[in-house]
Amino acid sequence: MSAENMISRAIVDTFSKKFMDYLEVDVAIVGAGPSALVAARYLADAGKKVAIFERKLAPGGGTWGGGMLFNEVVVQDDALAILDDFHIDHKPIADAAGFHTLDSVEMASGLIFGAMKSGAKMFNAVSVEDIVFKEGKVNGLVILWTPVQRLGMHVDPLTVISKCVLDGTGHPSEIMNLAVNKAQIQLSTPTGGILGEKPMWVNSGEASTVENTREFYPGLFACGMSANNVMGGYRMGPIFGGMLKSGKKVASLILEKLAEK
Ligand code: 48F
Repeated sequence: MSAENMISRAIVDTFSKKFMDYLEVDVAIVGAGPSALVAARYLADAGKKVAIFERKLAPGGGTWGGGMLFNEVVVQDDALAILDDFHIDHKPIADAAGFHTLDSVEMASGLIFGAMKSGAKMFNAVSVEDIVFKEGKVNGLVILWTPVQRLGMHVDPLTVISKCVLDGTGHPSEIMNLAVNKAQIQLSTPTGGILGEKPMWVNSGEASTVENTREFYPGLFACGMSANNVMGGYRMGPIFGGMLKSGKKVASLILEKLAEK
């Protein structure tokens, strides 16, 4: 066999096996931002089968660019243990007790590496365009290659079946919007719908991101800015303790849910 063909066959064969193996999972995660990557890591560490579907070529969501492209971010004391689990470095801010800076590129790459090393599988350049919703239950995701979607090609998608779905799509809460608008689900929010993100208030947003992380419909969870948008929390900018803690919290909620089944 020519080297050219060997390379092509190896890639197609390995990818096909990986994809086939992950068409049915315990947890299907939409979006590979910081909160979802933390969730993926702890779920995979607990032995769960986890697939992450990320629209962009590079996972990491809003972590890479720091604040206004200054590639540093801030975290609080109570999120350091999560960074330490991922072996991501941080240093205290001299005149702000309890706060630390870290390199946003190290954070993005460290979270991706940690989630994958724990066994979560990443499917990048894949957009989730719908949910599988049967007999009142969320059963999985409808997926399509992002370039196909962006070019507007008339191509049918494929599906992934899962016991739980996690919306980690950030500010737009894309999966929760699909659930409300297409499946006509009533979420466990004060209105049954999506309350919508409020403007910047750092301390409030950081606390509410963690508080708002929950199961919004049986088997349908949200973390990070998605959860905060669903519940009408304030935004917080380039401070990431709330995102990391939200990911850890949702992993433990999903583990409890899976233990019930
Ligand atoms: O927004 P994002 O980084 O998620 P997050 O974990 O973190 C928010 C922070 O980055 C920042 C912030 C903190 O101060 O406010 O914004 O809540 O990442 C969301 C990821 O989901 C992908 C998107 O490309 C991004 O990488 N995504 C969104 N919709 C879809 C999707 C979709 N329909 N299918 C696949 N991926």
